[in-house]
Amino acid sequence: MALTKNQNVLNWVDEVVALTKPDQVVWIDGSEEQLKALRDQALASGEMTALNEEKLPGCLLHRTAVNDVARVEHRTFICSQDEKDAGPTNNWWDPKEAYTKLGEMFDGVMKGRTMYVIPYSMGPIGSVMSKVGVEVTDSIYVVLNMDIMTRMGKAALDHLGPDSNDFVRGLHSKADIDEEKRYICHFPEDNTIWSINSGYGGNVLLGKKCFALRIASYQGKNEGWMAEHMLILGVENPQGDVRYIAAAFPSACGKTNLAMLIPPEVYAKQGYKVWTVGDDIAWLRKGEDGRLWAINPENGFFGVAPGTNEKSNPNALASTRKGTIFTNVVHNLDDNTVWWEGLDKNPPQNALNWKGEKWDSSTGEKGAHPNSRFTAPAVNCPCISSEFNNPKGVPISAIVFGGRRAKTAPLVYQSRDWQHGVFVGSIMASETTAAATGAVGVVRRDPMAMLPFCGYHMGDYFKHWLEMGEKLGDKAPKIFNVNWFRTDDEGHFIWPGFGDNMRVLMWILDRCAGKADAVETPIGYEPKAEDINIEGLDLTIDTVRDLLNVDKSLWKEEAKGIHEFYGKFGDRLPNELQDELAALEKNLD
Ligand code: SAT
Ligand code: MN
Repeated sequence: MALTKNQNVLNWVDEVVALTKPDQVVWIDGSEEQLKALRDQALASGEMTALNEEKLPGCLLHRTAVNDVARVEHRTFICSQDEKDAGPTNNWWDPKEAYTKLGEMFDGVMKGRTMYVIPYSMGPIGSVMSKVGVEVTDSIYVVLNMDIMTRMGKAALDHLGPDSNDFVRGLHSKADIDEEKRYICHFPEDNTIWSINSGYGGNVLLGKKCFALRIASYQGKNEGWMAEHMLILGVENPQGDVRYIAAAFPSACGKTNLAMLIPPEVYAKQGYKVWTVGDDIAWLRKGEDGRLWAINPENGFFGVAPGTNEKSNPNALASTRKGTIFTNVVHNLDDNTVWWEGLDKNPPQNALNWKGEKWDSSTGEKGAHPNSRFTAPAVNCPCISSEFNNPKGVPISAIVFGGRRAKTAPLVYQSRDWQHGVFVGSIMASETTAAATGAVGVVRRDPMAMLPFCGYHMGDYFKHWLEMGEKLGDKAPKIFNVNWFRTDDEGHFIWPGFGDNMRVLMWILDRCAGKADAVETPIGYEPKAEDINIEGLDLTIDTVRDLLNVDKSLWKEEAKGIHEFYGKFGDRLPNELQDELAALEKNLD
């Protein structure tokens, strides 16, 4: 039974039913009863395995096909009418051609299968910042994951209302999981996503990167708000005031760890606390008071399992102890639990690896896939913010960019103003180090950590950032850049990282409150070394000075790299950013 009278939704569902020809259509209402029946069905078919009810209540294990274990950027397309609107950093496909080609593949693809119609809300139900999507899929795995990652079911359709056409249409079929025919296509001008031949997370949970970043970034540009690849955290001081930070990092820079940071002793004993609002995506909008407000559009965490442990991120681990779906981890057959590299030092002896094969850890072969995941409900997180479901969101004091740089970027610096901050975000980059050969790291530019996720021309995206700054005026958050990954001459990290990153966040928040000094450098404002609290650390103030050092010759090289990168964007690169680059070069002379 359809769950809505909204004719726009009904017509679209009719269309995709006519195209894919499922045996039956099931509308997902979000009721526990319906979900239980689906879980039972997935257990009976072997699609999922139920885990130890005592140790991991309500948890399930799933294995994807071995050819289907990660997002596929080379098969991900932005299908805008005009090729130029996708920009130089996206794969473009003519929408007519894409609809035709994929239409042939979708034709009759659900014969013999059930189509699930999943209405969902990205963001708290009832928030003006939230948006509705409808995903149709032939995968129960998708339904059960969407239940964790979004607010799913009838409430989402009620939020949409009887007449609105403002919902994102997501069509997904596993088809044959054929990687040669795998396509993840976005039609930003039609609010539409078509995904076929994958059954893995980010390719098929269409609310996440596909909607909440690629489509939403395009919507945000047109509607005057922003969809960003950012965590959101709150720092509570001993008086109970909470200030919020939104931070963008490329993958493998510890975003989930920072979002769930455990304050070091020096702050914990004074009563400071850190609260998680989100670990991956932020939607940001100017509020009635003129400040920038943020919501996390998601309702759960789709986190990388390997490396997550009691020390690195106890809050993430705690989040996975109930109602969680594990994908591509090790199955411990002795007690019917899960394991992954870096969980502890005791790999199970009687176990199956992520492919479902008998696994012997002593061979040195990895048991869990490096991109294996947990899908965990946000409510499980011990440090989830009390504002997590607040429809107003939270006010953002600081925006933080960061990357993995061995030498160039200092521990922290602040942009001179919003425009300079946009420049700082646009030149974000991470290095890979070839440790074995000692070769210099390869720099991968990843502006605002949005390179794989910006649904339109990145030059226009920079322009939109500049316009948001104008709109916010002097109420705009301050913009910073951090680098936890500076190394010494032996290649060891100098800064301790993890919870101690709070020491840097505290300087950032003090700057926002007008309470901390700064010194001007060629790249922006830096703390005085003595203003980074190192109490309780095995680190001298001279080391902090080193961490803050700006090596002009390295930055001159950097400027060359930026020129080259900016060249890609042609005349869609805003002049303001060229000016900022020229200013940087002048400061370095
Ligand atoms: O697979 S997802 O895109 O959801 C997660 C990621 O790759 O960052
Ligand atoms: Mn991400």
